[in-house]
Amino acid sequence: MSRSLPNILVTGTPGTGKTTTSEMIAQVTGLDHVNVGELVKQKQLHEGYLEEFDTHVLDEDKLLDELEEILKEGGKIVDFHTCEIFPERWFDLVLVLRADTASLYDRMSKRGYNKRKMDENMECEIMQVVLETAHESYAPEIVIELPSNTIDDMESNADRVKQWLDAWKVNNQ
Ligand code: DAT
Repeated sequence: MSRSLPNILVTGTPGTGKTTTSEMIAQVTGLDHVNVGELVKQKQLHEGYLEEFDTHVLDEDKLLDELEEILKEGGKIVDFHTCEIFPERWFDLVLVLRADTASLYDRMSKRGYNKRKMDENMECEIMQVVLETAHESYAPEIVIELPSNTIDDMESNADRVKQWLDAWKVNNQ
């Protein structure tokens, strides 16, 4: 896919800071933030809500069609906790945010997640599920693991992406 600006995927266990970090990256780079969870709800790209798991069941075909359209121009920061459903060609950079268990636990409690969801997400983060899935789904050189425990981490992550983007522009003129 040839595009004038790159697309970046920001992924990680829920609570690792994807949305907050994506917003900061959007601010410093001028790229557009696409919050996939919100898009799924707004455009009804799901097959219903699963009470037991407190989650929507994705309508993957609809979601992929919608995103293909949004991403074709480039310049998008896609924020989603799942990374393996997207075509590899969509992204030029895949950031996997990581949080330590204390930060993650604290953030999920503040969000009022139920115990089951908290346990699932804690295990997912400890077992590095998203990181491993990202490594299986994308070329190794585009997958970057970033710590996301503090505001300083977030600022330095956003700054790193800005530098990466500047280099990308030089290399893709
Ligand atoms: P996600 O989109 O991965 O579910 P979020 O961006 O909504 O996560 O962040 C969850 C909460 O944690 C929110 O209150 C902001 C806070 N947070 C996120 N990243 C952080 C960081 N690097 N340092 C401190 N707090 C952070």
